[in-house]
Amino acid sequence: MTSLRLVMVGRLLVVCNCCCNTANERMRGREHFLLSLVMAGGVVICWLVFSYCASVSLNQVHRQVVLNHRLQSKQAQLMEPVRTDVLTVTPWLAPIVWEGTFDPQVIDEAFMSQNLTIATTVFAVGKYTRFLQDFLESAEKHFMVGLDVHYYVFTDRPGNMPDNVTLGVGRLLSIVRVPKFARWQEISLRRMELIQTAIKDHIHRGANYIFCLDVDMRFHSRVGPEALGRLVAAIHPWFYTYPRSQYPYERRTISTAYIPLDQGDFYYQANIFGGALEDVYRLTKTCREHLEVDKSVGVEAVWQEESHLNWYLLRNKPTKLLSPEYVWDDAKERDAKEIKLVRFSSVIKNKAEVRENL
Ligand SMILES: [Mn+2]
Repeated sequence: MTSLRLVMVGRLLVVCNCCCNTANERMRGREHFLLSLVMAGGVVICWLVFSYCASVSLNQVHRQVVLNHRLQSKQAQLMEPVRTDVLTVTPWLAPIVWEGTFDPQVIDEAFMSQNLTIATTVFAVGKYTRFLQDFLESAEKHFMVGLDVHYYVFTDRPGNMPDNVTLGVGRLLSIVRVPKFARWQEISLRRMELIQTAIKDHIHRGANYIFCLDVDMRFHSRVGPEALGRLVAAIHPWFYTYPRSQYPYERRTISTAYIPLDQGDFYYQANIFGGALEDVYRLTKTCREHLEVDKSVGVEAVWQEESHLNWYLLRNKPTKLLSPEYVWDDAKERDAKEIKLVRFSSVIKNKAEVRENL
């Protein structure tokens, strides 16, 4: 800006002193010098901007599926859909992952060589620490096996951590201390903020993807890299047959999580969501801000963070959806014929006993 202004002043001077040749030449020399300075500055700025953009877009590019040529996989038949009883792709062309829609061997082959680290957050606050042992033991058997997993356990009771869980090779656990909350709803309300802060402060340096999981859950079967994507959410096991007008979205217009009766794709359960770090960061940041706006007017959305998650995912469509196989509920019968395999489910708990309040 300053250099440009100098050039303009130089030009004016050139016009005024056109009678004097040596002064004119000196002035022109100075003008050229300033002009080259401006151009050099421009080139440097362009180079800096370009290299920054290039590094950002390279980070954001997700690798293609590259397979070992020796892998013999079953040929896909275009005229023979693998599942005809359920929706396997959304209207915005995101896959919905069901048993039978993918070949675990092909998926593993494609992801194992990429040296991926999956950050996994789990909140074990108050008496919920009792769920950690089963959660971790079952995760070690079924969750992202063969990939590096870094668990971040958010707890107010670091002394209550199970000490007899053996983690596999490439698997780490860190404890993040959080304050004790008076109400269980408070844990749910603060979770987005705590995850957002953790991504910003340390997770972003050491992971490619992040999954945010509930602790009162258990893995029963494979939850592997087929679940990875930029923005991933799971369809709630209790509402997938309901019309959207009956989803338990927030229906009061005073809340920022408000969704009208004639809108909505699916009802997602907050027990498992994840994706690439920058996408989950954006999600947690927006939900946190909305939770704070609601709080400032004394409103608490009907299902706390889950209501805000659903609002966010209506406007920012997930790139991959997990079928209810990935977020089942032990309190629900397993007789639904579309559920071929329960992979991860909420355990039955005595809510009156584990929660600080009802
Ligand atoms: Mn839960």
